[in-house]
Amino acid sequence: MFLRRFLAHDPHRRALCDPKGVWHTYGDLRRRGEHTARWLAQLGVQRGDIVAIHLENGLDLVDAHLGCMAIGAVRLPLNAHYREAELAPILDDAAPALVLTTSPGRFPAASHTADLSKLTTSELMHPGEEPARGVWPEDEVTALMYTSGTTGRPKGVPQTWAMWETNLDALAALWGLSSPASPEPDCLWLALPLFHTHGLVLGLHGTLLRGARAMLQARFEPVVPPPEVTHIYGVPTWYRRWLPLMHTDPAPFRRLKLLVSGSDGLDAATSDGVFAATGHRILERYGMTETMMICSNPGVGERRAGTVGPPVAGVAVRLVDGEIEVSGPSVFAGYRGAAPRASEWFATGDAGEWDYAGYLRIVGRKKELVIVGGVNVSPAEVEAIFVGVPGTAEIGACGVADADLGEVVALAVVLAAGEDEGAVRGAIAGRAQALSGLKRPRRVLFLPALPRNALGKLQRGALRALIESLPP
Ligand code: MCA
Ligand code: AMP
Repeated sequence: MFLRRFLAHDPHRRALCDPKGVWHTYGDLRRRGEHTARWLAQLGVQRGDIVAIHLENGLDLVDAHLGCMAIGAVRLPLNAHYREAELAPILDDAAPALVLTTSPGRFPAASHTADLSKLTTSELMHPGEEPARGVWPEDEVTALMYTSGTTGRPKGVPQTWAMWETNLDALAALWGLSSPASPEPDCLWLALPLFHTHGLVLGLHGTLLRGARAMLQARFEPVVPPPEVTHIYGVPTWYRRWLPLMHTDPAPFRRLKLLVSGSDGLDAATSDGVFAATGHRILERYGMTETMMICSNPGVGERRAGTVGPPVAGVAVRLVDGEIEVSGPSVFAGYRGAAPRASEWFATGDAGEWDYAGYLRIVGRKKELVIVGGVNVSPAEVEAIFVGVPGTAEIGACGVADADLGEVVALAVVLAAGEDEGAVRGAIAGRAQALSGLKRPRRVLFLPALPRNALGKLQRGALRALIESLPP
């Protein structure tokens, strides 16, 4: 139904403002999608093929998604910031039929790459002869999203149309979002990167499903949102960076309808600061690539700061020894290449507790994950890059608190006997270039020993406490 609903929107209705400031209607997007689909077909792509999309936020990225949607290809969004070493395990696992990218040099020579920007706008706007059929089975996979597993190896999460649609409809009802018939559709300020679930599913597809509008930005900057904007979906770091501006120029923020935060825990100081400056209580929600949105505060009704709200309609949530488990139609069936989950319940690795009103509070993480500016980083993946740096005896990575990004990665190093700290620091800085920016250690500390348990396993919690007790 998803695609059919998208195709049914009034073709004259405004849909997307691209980062260059040009508006495109639903009719424009439909034509662009149909043309891109024909181009993909000429390149040999067939329904069900995996097409990797390695592009930064822009109209070409949207075209790529629309084309895949029309042809029934599975989109594999790749993080545009990733370096070759980070892309390699994903490409190995997914083996995409085609990679859409403007930087083919980043991919192994054997990869089939194509540059969508080579298609001219006039070609793209050529009226379609074969409109998209608009019906794909709801249990068909539409996107394959990779998430940094706790083992350090990214895992593929197949997301179906049904996972998207059930969850997006539930959120639209809960948040009071505009419907396709609304004379004044919502307008989302969309600066989230479109290769994560947050930006791609909630932001872009949540807009297209409802016939709403989005103003796509190349990246986040703490600027005044344009007057058309009514909604913002962001991560806590955005609101922290916006606070000074919200205090000096609150009017453009006061007239917004809804400010949403997710991907990471929102601290009370930021939530209260935004409320004091703008009169808006940020709506906090909690989700995961594997599950879509699990819990959310309501659009209308009490928003409880410090909680992520009650379960979203259609989602069942339970706590088992403090760990959040979830089931329902928006929860995935299992990781790519692994057997389908035996239990209907999926264990999130997050720790929670219910408050007296039935709102969930996230109180910690059972999984070894660092969240930097809303982006998940596996400390094991970071460590693997630095293991074996000459002059080191031991390496340990963990998250430490950061006033801007929430957490950043810290690297603890035990020097081998007689080795020089300066030389090792240089070698570490060199190896760090193999990681995208948010994963790179922001603090490198030299310690006499790393905290380990009786079995020799690194105790990341203890390492974090130790590092946070040291002067910055
Ligand atoms: C930037 N960098 C990244 C990413 N973004 N590396 C990996 N992944 C990324 N997403 C790198 C850049 O290449 C650069 O590296 C360095 O980090 C700093 O980049 P810059 O853009 O200057 O960073 P910033 O301005 O400090 O950006 C921080 C930010 C931004 C504003 C917090 O990252 C952001 O908008 N984050 C939102 C993340 C998000 O959408 N998360 C959703 C995932 P170099 O130094 O080499 O140039 S969680 C999810 O989807 C679930 C379902 C959920 O619940 O939402
Ligand atoms: P991802 O794997 O990128 O989908 O990220 C999902 C993870 O982000 C969750 O398992 C949580 O650890 C974290 N997360 C998402 N939303 C929130 C939130 N509102 N508060 C705290 N953590 C969150």
